[in-house]
Amino acid sequence: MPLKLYAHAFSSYCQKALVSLYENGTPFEWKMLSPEQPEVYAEFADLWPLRRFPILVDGKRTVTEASTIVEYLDLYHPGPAPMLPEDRKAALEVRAMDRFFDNYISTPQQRIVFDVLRPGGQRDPCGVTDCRQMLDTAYAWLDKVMADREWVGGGHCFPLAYLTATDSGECS
Ligand SMILES: N[C@@H](CCC(=O)N[C@@H](CS)C(=O)NCC(=O)O)C(=O)O
Repeated sequence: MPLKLYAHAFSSYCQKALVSLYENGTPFEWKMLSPEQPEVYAEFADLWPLRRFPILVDGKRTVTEASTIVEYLDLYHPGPAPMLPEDRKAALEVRAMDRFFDNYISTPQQRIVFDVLRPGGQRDPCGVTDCRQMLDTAYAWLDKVMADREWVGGGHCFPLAYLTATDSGECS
């Protein structure tokens, strides 16, 4: 039974899982979440009541959370491209950067976007200001960290720290 990924094309969290699948040429069925396919969304909502995508389905197992999906693929469906360094100390650094991007870049960015999508009168200007401040602080910190690194994960590209693209945008 092929792996199934419930994902939306414009979601950065889904891109993270997709990078892991594509980097290793892992076969999978993309269950596209879109308004045109409400039945796919219903399956997804049944599998994961918290309704945050992506999720991966491997036989009877449902794997949630993009970072866990990346590590799950590395463990159960490994390929030529490792998702994490074998060295546990180096792996810790990659995991720390993964948490940084999720918590301090993706989360505030997502809140700002959702705020724009809300009907007028239900917006949260204070929350948006806080998120913008967090993004400014996070990017200022990241600029310093990246001053002497080519990849976020250090000397090599590890897809778990997924926003690691250089100009070429490719892992080498
Ligand atoms: N903690 C989750 C977050 C995933 C997430 O927030 N996904 C967004 C799409 S980028 C989502 O499901 N949005 C739907 C919603 O908020 O209703 C993860 O790391 O996978």
